[in-house]
Amino acid sequence: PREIFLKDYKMPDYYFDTVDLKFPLGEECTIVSSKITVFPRIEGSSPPLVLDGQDLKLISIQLNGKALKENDYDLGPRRLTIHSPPSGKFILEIVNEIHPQKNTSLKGFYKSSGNFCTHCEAEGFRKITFYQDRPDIMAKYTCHIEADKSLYPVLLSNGNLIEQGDLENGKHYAIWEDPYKKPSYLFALVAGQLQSRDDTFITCSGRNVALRIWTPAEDVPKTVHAMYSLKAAMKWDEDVFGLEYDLDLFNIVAFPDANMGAMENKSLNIFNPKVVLASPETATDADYSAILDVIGHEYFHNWTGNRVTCRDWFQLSLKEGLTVFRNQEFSSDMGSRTVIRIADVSKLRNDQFPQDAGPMAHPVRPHSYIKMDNFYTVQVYHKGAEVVRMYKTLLGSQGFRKGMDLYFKRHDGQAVTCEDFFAAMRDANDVDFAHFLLWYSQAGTPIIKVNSSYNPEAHTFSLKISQEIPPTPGQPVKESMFIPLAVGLLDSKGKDIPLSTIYHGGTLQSISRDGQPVYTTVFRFTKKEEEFVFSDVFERPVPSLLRGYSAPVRLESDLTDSDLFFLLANDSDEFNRWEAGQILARKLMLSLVDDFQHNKPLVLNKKFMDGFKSILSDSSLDKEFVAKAITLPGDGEVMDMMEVADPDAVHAVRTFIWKQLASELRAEFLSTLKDNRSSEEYVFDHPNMARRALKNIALAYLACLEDPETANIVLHEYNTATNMTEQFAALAAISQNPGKTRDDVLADFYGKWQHDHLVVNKWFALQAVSDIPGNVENVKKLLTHPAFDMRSPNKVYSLIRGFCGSLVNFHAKDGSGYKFVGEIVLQLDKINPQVASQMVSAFSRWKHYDENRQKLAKAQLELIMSANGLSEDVYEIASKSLA
Ligand code: B3K
Ligand code: ZN
Repeated sequence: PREIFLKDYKMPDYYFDTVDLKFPLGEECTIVSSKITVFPRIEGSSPPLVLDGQDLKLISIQLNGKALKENDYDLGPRRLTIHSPPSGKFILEIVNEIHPQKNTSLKGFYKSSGNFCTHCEAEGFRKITFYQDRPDIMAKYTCHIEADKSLYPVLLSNGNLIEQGDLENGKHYAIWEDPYKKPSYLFALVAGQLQSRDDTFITCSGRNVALRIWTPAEDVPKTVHAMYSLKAAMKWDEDVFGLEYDLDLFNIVAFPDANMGAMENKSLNIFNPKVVLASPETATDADYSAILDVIGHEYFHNWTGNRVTCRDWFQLSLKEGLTVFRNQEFSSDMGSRTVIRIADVSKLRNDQFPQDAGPMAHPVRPHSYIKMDNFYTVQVYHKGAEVVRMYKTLLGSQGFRKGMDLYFKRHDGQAVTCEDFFAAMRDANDVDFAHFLLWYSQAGTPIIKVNSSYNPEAHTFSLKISQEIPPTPGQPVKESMFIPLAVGLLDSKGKDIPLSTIYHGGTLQSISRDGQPVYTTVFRFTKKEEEFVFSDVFERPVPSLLRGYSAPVRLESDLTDSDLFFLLANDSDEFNRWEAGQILARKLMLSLVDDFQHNKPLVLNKKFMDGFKSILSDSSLDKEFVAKAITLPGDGEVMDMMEVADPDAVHAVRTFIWKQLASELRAEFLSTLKDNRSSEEYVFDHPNMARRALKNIALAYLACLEDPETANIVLHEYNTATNMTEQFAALAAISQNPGKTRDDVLADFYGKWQHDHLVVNKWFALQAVSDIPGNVENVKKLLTHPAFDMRSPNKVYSLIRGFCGSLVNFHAKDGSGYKFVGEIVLQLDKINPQVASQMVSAFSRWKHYDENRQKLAKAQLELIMSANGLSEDVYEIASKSLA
């Protein structure tokens, strides 16, 4: 397989101006015709024209109306080279054949559940027709679709519908025209039996936009929340960024089989139904929130991604990091900012940190790839979003907005780079922080150490800060990074101390602005070691460090446990209150893991229990915040902090703490449960979600006690729940404990919901991730369940990826979990390489485990590598993991 490098980027020799596509949809195959106006980048030059093409059968090529002969071009497995095109502007016409019916990769053009659909990002348009399939080729498209009218009554593509009508033999056609230039990855076509929910949005300049959400007829009632989310996103982008929608029609299609969550094709977003369809009876609060988030994300791409796109795929974070940041802000404005921040930071710690510490570590802007699809990662998306957030932290809201405005003013209609984004931020604010660009090129999570000291005579409080970035593959030595560190100081009553001045680098700087007190200041920490000294501090303060999680780093400080309890109780930065509790919980878990490994009895620290209890009974706190604060750090996060990951110990310790807390705080959990029941109808808003979140976590704690009284209560909750959020939480609570009740309730749940794919997927996932001993056998059995289908990515994600998340069973000491997943990877690779490569990623941190597990996991990776006809997707992950 060929590796592609950022440093080898070259501008294209040719640009495309217009692209006219024709798709007569057939039952056996589809004959695609394309007509492209081409012009050379350098006037007068006519180098060979190289087009990408994969799995295509070429039928004919014409240049300016003249058919090419065989020796005028060269056709390879991945490329079509036209030796000497005419000089100047010319017309290229190509006809080729494709087989959407046989395409199980769900990439390019495919048919599933009776409907046709495309997915082109990244590098998938080349599976439809021959093209310069790279994002810096932006052209205006028309798309002419012809199909049987009764089988495919709905024909959709990008832009505006300019013509439609009936044809002979029961056929009909539609012609779509997209007035905006776009890269090929944003092309889309959908044809099939669909119905829509219709609505309108009036933009800030008074234009009427028709909104349509398309699904199979029976699902239309479940699109109310998606439509609400879309309109909220359109309004928010106008209010917050001044960005208005630019066409008169916006379509969303929920398509059952898709590799991804969603795809932002220009004016024709295609979604996994999981993030479109919801009703109170079938979707949980988490689903409702995800729909808001993802609908927002794809809509926001219209400006950050579509109007301004990426020059090449290495720049992916330019659109993804920025758009994740935008949907995070949107969700924060629509719900609770602190709770969203907590969820985003947990995602970093559980998923992004571990990847950035393993063999697949790569910078936000990768240097090379074999298969671009392998780089839609937490580094590009979530660390990328943190990089965008740091601009905002450094420049302030207004400065950030000025930068965004300049970015659009300069680059609308262009394909650009991360440097262009940086330059817009810099120039709009007239600041100098070139050093910041390292965030795009250097992988690994910086470790920041902070030591504080107070001088009671001089009234100064000093923070000595150092940074270190661990080596990652290909980057053994790192440079110091530009880290924005937001800091506040608390006095002994727990109040914020007004900050006036600091000494830094030999100069005294004022913090207060316009005589207004400032309680949080942002240090620009850029060297290996630096000291920041606050003056006019009249008592020893407790510092609140990295407020709001102002940089994606691992922070180690000399804060004592009592400082942390103090912050947990008092910090005005709510995120840092939660964080203080998490630091305590991480310390506790790691020390208990150590005890477990040394066969010492496990004892739960009394102070921790009291802290927990006071949070649980503090009625002044937001309920969802409380639910988050009494949730222990995730397995991924705890294992990531260990020298040698020990899944058994982490599992044992988590179970121990969980049971201890449940039995000590039984009465509190019971009253929390009682106080947070509601007989009212399901409402998706923060107060109601917060109430349900708190109730559900209390239920989970109580269920682990396994006594008859709590068992009855939990069963009662399951039987009386009127929405999926509460029903599923009760089911999950019950299924912690093996036994007849668990089996009965799981069977009952399936019986109730077998007609609903999305609910059945939850049922698969719940069983797959279970830590019940020997669960690999149950999961194997579920593979043959009539509702399971290896060709459906959602099912695979539920059952197989779910299983990989089980500490006890995926990492089973006898290797049964690894063997099971290894076999599945090879089966899946023949069907859908992109899905298979996501599954093989479960092995990538194998070196982080004990020797026995290393041997077992390595054997599976080697077996995978030795398979015949392995896809590039799986090859890349498996080979890099073994390296
Ligand atoms: N841009 C798409 C991702 C496509 C993934 C291709 N393997 C969805 C999104 O991030 O909005
Ligand atoms: Zn995106």
